[in-house]
Amino acid sequence: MPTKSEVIEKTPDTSSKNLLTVLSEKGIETVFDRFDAQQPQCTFGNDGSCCRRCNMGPCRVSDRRKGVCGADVDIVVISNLLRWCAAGAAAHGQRGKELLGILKSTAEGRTSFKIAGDGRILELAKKFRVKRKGRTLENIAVDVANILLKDLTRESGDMRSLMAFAPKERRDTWRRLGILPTSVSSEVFDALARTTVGTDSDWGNLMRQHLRTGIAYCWGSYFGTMFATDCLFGIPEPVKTEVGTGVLKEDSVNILVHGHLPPLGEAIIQAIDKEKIKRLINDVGADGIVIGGMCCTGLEVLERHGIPSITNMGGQELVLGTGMIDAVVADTQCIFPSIAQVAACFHTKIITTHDSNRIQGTLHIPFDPAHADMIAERILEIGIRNFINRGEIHPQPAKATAVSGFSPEAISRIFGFGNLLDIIRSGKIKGLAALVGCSNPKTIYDYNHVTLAKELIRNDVLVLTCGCSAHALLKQGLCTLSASGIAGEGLKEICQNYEIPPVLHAGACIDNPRILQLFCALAEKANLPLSSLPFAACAPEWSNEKSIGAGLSFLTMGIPVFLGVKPPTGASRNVVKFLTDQVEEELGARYTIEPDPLQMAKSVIGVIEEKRGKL
Ligand code: NFS
Repeated sequence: MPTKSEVIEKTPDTSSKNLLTVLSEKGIETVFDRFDAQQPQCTFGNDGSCCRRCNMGPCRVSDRRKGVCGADVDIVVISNLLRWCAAGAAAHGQRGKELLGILKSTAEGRTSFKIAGDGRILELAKKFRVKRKGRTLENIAVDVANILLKDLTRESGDMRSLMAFAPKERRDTWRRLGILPTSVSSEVFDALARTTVGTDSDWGNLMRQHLRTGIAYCWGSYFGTMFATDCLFGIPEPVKTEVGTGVLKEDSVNILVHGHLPPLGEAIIQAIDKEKIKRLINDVGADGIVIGGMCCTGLEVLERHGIPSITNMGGQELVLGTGMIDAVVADTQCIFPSIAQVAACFHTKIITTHDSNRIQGTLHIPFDPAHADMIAERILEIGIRNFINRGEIHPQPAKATAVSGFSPEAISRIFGFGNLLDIIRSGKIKGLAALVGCSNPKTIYDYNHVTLAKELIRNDVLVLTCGCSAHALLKQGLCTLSASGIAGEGLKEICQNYEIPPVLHAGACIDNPRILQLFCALAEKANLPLSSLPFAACAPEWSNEKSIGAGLSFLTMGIPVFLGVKPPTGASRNVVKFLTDQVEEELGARYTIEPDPLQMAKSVIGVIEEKRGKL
């Protein structure tokens, strides 16, 4: 496992390298210290065979030793994995539920937002056969929101988004395998129920629930949340900006939006232009204000407004070491509790805004969509007034230009799907790879993301990226046209002709379905199943429970998935064999585990080359 010193030596992110050194010299603890302190980590935990699902345990289960109840290693490993999958589906699903609630109350005139996603609302209404004639957009939006909410909560029947958008070949496959889900909460409920002690003890049957929960995650937690956000704030379009810590300004107020719920970020962006706020900035002696983004909230406001992304989950403590962050507005998920301690060593105010994420010792201002504008102003005021409390600062100049907002709708306008398919057939672009997922101290920070992306584009693979992976690639300047300089000859020519970067930023984690939509559109044009096309999905530094469903979303669609960090399944030969081999017979794709990013690139290119033969 990499140590903190190795991270400092080898991370490609120079700002993080410097800031980690600054924090180390000050004796301020970060994720990298705590990771070192946890070594060696428990092998039973790492291999997925520690069972803590009842109080006769905890049991350390292996090939030779069953749990106290008699559960064997296969049951324990797949049950643990299924519980992770359920937790991830609930986490992304909660965001969907919240955003759909805001969409409904906005449509009913009960928030300070204005609906900006007319196109998405009408598209969904058409797909869901919602009556449109003679009705206002707001009325239609309420019906659409109710249908998407049902996908999160229904107790019987089929998921509407899945039925409307998944390719028929996939729907038929899932039905044949008995893994068509009912809704997110229904599958999460079932996953938890069947993994209690003395319930499902057929690992193959538990695996089916795992796949079913993954499909529910994809079409409810993923698509539902992305659709809700698009209905509210619009479908992203390419937008040019600058990213990285160098965007923060010494003489300006710097405020970061962090987490996964973009509505408050949207309200903050609107509020910065108010006279009252401008006056206050002037009063504290600042030149202006910079709003920057962290984690997925950051990527949501990047893809729609060009708000600079600053860093990802692994870098959230480090950026505070600049001493230049006047406030972090943290909604929910992927927010390390430790940011409170790091912030306390500087002047930074941490403001939590969501009841699911309270952090002791920080200020809590609950977000209320009915008063989003007032809450945004209040938060801005706190951040601006804090500007005068800055102490020692450690500015980091590294920044890069970037283009964000490559939704499939935008890609279709740039290329036309038929034309893009022809380009892939011609071999100028050999294939498409999604680079997604988290940060993980089990890898050198940002190293796997960046090494893999560079190697893929050198070999004419067009990369699409979302989530923490995207932050890593954005910071390295890979999401800009000039990065085509390191691309292979074919990809370089396409990037220059169409004026696109070789790495297309498609959004936050819940925007992974944008990549799936693009894959589906190309498969439809080719009139081939998804599993025959030269596509791949890679999560080179994954760590989160939410990533389990992300992997399954691609896998169940027939897209091969490459993981850079070993999942906690190693103890069960049956589970590993199924997920890395046999599942391909059922779903047309399998997992490959490859910790070395250059080797991963080789495997991805190998799969892409093999599939090109079928084009
Ligand atoms: Ni998704 Fe990975 Fe979190 Fe966003 Fe980052 S950790 S699972 S990318 S910030 S959700």
